[in-house]
Amino acid sequence: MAITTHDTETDIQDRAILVTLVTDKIKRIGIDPELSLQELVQLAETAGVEVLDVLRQNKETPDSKWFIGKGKVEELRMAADGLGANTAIFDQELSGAQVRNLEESLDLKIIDRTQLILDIFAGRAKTREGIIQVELAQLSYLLPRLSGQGKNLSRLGGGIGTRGPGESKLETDRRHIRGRITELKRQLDEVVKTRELHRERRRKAGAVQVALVGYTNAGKSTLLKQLTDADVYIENQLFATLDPTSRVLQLTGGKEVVLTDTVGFIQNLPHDLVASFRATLEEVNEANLVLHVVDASSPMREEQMEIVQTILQDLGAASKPQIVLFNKIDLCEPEQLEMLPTGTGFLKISAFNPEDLTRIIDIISDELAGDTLNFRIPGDRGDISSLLYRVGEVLETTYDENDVIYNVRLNKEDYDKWGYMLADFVDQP
Ligand SMILES: Nc1nc2c(ncn2[C@@H]2O[C@H](COP(=O)(O)OP(=O)(O)OP(=O)(O)O)[C@@H](O)[C@H]2O)c(=O)[nH]1
Ligand SMILES: [Mg+2]
Repeated sequence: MAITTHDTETDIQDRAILVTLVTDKIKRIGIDPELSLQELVQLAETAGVEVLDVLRQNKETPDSKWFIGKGKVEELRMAADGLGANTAIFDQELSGAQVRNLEESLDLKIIDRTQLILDIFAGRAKTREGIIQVELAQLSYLLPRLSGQGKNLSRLGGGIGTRGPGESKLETDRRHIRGRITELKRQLDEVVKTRELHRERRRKAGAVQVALVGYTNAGKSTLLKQLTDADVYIENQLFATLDPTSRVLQLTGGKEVVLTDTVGFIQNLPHDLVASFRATLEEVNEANLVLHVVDASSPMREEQMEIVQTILQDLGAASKPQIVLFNKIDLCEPEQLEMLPTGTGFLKISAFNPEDLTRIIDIISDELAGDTLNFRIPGDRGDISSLLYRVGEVLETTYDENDVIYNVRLNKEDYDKWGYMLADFVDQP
C-alpha cells in the first residue's frame, strides 16, 4: 500500500494515528488523559483528518530523542504501515528535534496538539485581524523549532492540508521569519488601534456590553443566533468561531445591550495563540457582564469550567459579574442534571428552548438593572453629585435643606467600583 509523505500534495486526505504519552507529571496535574484524547480526536476531525487508530504509552518521562519510547516508535511504524496512515498526531507538545527524528525515521508527517490547533485556526481566520494573529502565532511556534535545521526547513510546520504558514515562507531562513514576525506585529498594532477606536466609540455611546464566553463547542454562537437572529457560523466542531461578532439584544423593558460572541477556549490553548489573540480576547474585558456558556452534557464539564475561569483570570476578567449558563440540558442524563450547581448566577438551559431564551433575557435584565438607592449629598459636594450622574441613572431628585437626595439606579459592578466614595452618602431609610 502507498504511504504518502509530508512532501505529498495536500489534496490527499490526512490519515492519522493519534499518540498520547501519559507521564508521571501528567498523572499528577493534568486533565484525564483519556478525555484529552477524545478531544484530540475531535480536533483532528475538525481539521478534516481521518483518525485511524490511537496509541497510548505510560512512561515516567518523555524520551528526549523520540518523545515516546523506541519500542513504541516501532509499534507506530507498524500501525502506520498496516493502516496506510500518512500522519501521526501527538496529544502533547513535541520539541523540534523530536519532530525531526520521528519524521525522518517513520516517513510520516508529525504534528502535535498545538500545531493542530494552530492549523484549525488558520483554516478559520477570515478577517484581516484573525489572519495576522494566526500567522503570527504559527511563526512564533515555528521559530524556536527551527534551530539546527540547516537549509531543509520545509519538513517542519507543513501542518494539516495547505493551511500551514506555506512552503515558500518555510524555505526562507530564520532571519526572514523574524522579519516577518516584526512586520506582522506592526500590522497587528495598527489593527489593535482601530479596534481600540471602536471600543472607545462604544464606550462613549454608553453601550452596555455582554460577552458570551466558554469552552469551544459549548453553544455560544447558537445562543447569539437564537437571542438576536444573528447570522453566525455554528458547527458541531471545535473553534467554529474565531472573530468576535456583536449584535444588539433587547432586554425586558426595551433597554438595549450589545451581545458579543467570542472565540472558544480549550485546555492547553497554545501560548503563542493566546499572546497573538490578546486583542481579540480582550473584548471580554470590555464587558459589563459575562455569560459563561457551559456544555452541561460534556463529561469534561467541570474541567472545562475551570479552564475557562483560568483564562478569564489571565485576561483580567475573572472578577466581572458572571452568569453561568448550563447549556444543552436536553442532552443531559438525569444524574448529570442533578449534579449541576443551582442558585443565583446559574441557569440551566437549552439554546433551542424558547422559554429558556426568555429566562436568559430576564436574568440579564435583572443583573444589569441594579438596585435603586437613595443618596443624601450636602450642597458643597458637587463632586459626588456629578459622580452619581456619571455612574448611575438618577431617577429622582429632592431637596432637604442644604442636602440633595438622589434616587439612583446603580448596578452592582459600578457600586463595587465606586462604593468607597459613595458609601458614606447612602441615605438609610
Ligand atoms: N442538543 C443541543 N445542541 C446544542 C445546544 N446548543 C448548541 N448546540 C449544538 O452545539 C454545537 C456547537 O454550537 P456552537 O454554537 O457552534 O458552539 P460555540 O460555543 O459557538 O463553539 P465555538 O465557536 O467552536 O467555540 C452545534 O452543533 C449546536 O447545534 C443545545 O442547547 N442543545
Ligand atoms: Mg462559536
